[in-house]
Amino acid sequence: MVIITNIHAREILDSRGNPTVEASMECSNGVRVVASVPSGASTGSKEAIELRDDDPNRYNGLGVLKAVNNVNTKIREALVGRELNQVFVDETLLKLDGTSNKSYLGANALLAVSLCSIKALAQSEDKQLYEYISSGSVTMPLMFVNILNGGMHSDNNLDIQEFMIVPVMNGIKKRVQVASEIFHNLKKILKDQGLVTSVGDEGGFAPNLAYNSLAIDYIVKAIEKSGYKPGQDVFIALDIAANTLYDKQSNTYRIDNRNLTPAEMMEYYKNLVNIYPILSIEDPFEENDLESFAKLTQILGERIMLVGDDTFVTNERYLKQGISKKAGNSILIKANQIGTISEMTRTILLAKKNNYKTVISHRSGETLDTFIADFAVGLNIPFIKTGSMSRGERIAKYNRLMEIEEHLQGN
Ligand code: 2PG
Ligand code: MG
Repeated sequence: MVIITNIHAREILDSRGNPTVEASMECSNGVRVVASVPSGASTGSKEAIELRDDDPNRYNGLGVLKAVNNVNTKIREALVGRELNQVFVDETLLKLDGTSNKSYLGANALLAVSLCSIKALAQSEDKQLYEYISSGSVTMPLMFVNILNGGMHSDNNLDIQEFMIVPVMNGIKKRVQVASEIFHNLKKILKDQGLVTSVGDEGGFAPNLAYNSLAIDYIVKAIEKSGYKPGQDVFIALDIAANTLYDKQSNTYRIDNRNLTPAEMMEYYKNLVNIYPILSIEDPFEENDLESFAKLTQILGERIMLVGDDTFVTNERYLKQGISKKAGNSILIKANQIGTISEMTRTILLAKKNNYKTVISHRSGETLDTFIADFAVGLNIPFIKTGSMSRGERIAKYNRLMEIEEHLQGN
């Protein structure tokens, strides 16, 4: 039996330079692991609570010393000396927290420890993380590569948050190569137009453009310039992050300097899907409008993926509501939206059982922890969304996927 001998958390910085939680765990068999927690900017209101200090004298109130302290006191006391067992660890975390939204200890405190636990279990069996969590055959995920950023992830004028490419050729190495080529050709195209090529939070370019779909035009050009066929070799995925466009009072969405009703948004999406090789649209309506989401699913659900992120927040409870209303056909999976690995896994299973496609995702504030790459492969999640072909914290996940692919091939 492996015993947890030490747990220690510390405050580190994420890719935006804001504090986040890192924890380490030591075990009786000599295993030592480290895990760190990402952080979102365009968050759903029903996400588990990311505990912050709200102390204006440190990091503009964004310090996480309270969450760190919760790990180093209450959580440490409850788990050190106990058996390393994922169900036990996660149940203990949930019991200690005792709230429905993890507001007492903080989902950031819980996830750091829950992640440490699964990593320590893998290492205890001398397995890689993806191997440990896998229950048999594995497939490498398709990648949603966010090469043009808008919304809350940049300071440009684009309303849509993420413009992603999805290379569908065989093998992660080839997909990464293709995505990188398109990324660099997009840079040349934007530069030729006199547009800025600095990048947003997730490493995609962030130019000011006259209207949103012009971004897709440039991306399609970049795909062609790279020698690939849009709609055959490479598809387009969008994250509208519609919460951020929504005006509650008028029940409209601000896009391209117009205020569109939900019905007009549906027309907008229908047009986009008719014109461009779109594979997936995420959060097309604000998080509570399951009716519009269901209507859109009726109209487009046979043709494309309709993904709930802020709508379902990786939470069984909200996914169940979506399933019962036939809202969407896919779900985004973010561990820190729910707080523990056991809960995240249950949500994935619920989705799979109900034929909802799963997309595991990074956050816009990331660390160098590559756990989502291992979860994508190990849990047979068919899609991964992990940013652009630039910025170390994004590239780390792609590099890890390539490493896993090699390992699977016996290297
Ligand atoms: C999203 C994510 C990740 P954030 O909306 O899907 O791309 O952004 O982490 O800011 O919520
Ligand atoms: Mg999203």
